[in-house]
Amino acid sequence: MSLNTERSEELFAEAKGLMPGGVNSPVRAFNAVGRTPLFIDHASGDRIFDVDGNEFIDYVCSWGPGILGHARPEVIEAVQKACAGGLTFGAPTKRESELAELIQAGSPAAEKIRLVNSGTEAVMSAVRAARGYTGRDLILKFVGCYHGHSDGLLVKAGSGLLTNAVPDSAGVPKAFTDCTLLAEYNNVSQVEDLFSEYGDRIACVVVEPVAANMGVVPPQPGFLSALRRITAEHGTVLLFDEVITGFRLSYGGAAEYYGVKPDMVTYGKIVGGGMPLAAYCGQRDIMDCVSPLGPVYQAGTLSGNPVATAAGVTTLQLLLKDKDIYRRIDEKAEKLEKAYAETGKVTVNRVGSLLSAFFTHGPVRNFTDADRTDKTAFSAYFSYMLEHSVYVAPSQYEAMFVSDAHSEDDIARTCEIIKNY
Ligand code: HOZ
Repeated sequence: MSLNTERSEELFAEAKGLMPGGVNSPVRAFNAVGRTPLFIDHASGDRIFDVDGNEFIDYVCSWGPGILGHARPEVIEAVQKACAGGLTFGAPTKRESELAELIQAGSPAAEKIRLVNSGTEAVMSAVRAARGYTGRDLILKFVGCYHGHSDGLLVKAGSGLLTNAVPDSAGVPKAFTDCTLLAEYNNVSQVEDLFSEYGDRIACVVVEPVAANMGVVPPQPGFLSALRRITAEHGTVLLFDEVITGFRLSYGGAAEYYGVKPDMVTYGKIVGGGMPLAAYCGQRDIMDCVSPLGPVYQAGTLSGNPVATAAGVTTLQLLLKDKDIYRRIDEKAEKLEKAYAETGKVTVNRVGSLLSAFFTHGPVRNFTDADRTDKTAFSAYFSYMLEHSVYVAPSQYEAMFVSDAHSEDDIARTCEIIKNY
């Protein structure tokens, strides 16, 4: 079988002359799998359609936002209505407060909320607020966790840096990353050691409560609660980066799923319902450090944009109204997990509707384990899936997302394709 990608190839050739690598975000260039990226024409429900007329069952779901599937009618209608009323005002609207209340409904840590435009912006701003609040400079992050592309967080980060084998980004002055301490994911004793040396200088610990940018790596039992205990002992802010897990593992994200309350939390992806919107949130006393109330500066013309908030509000309302969605998507993901396990070729990690099939045989508990995977085998598997009309992320280090729009038939079909691999 060979997919016709002629039109995608033409468009990619043109795009390469216009944009670095022909794309606006590295992983989608398909570099890691040695293929031409598919240029997408449109998407609907659990299907995505490329410019050559190929149709795929989509498990990328725009890297997470698509929990309800593509082009969910209620969301589209809300966006169209908002568009008709004007695209941007750069002034407050009632809908921003509606979205903030919907965020609060899922997160006891979100006593106050600031809306921004991307996950990168949310985590960068949250770290600044944590530093302003504590008066400390150091932060601690985990190897293989990705928190967006702001300077201080591009240290041993996941996602596209791993996919494209970029260990750390060029263009980041060493002085900026000198303030970033590193520990291995799931390694409490390394965190304890760093705190015994630097404890009173660490402003925040930032963590993906489920790592999802080195493939999906769950927190080991006790890891998140240990971070909670250690940070509380040292007056350090615990920041959960829930850009991927927020509103996905449960309405209250990983914090609710694991029963650990952080001091701050960041959201992206689902919170914007498919539009560029993200949020950073936290305890009142931390967030009150943010301008114009406090001295920590952060601003944005398109922050709280009326079209983006319309998509976010409608998406969160739909999730809140039908929390059974989480049972449904988890069950579908479990079927995929079992199909992968049956092949005997991979290690499968799954948390709720997030999963990864790693081409390795040992457990994957941290970046060292994730990095041991067979990338050549992954590329072959990726091509096989694509040739069988299943679109998964073109990188071993990205998650597979299941949405409420995935039909039982499509899940069963995907399971068969996996089992026949
Ligand atoms: N870095 C994101 C995935 N974890 C976005 C990838 C993309 O949109 O290309």
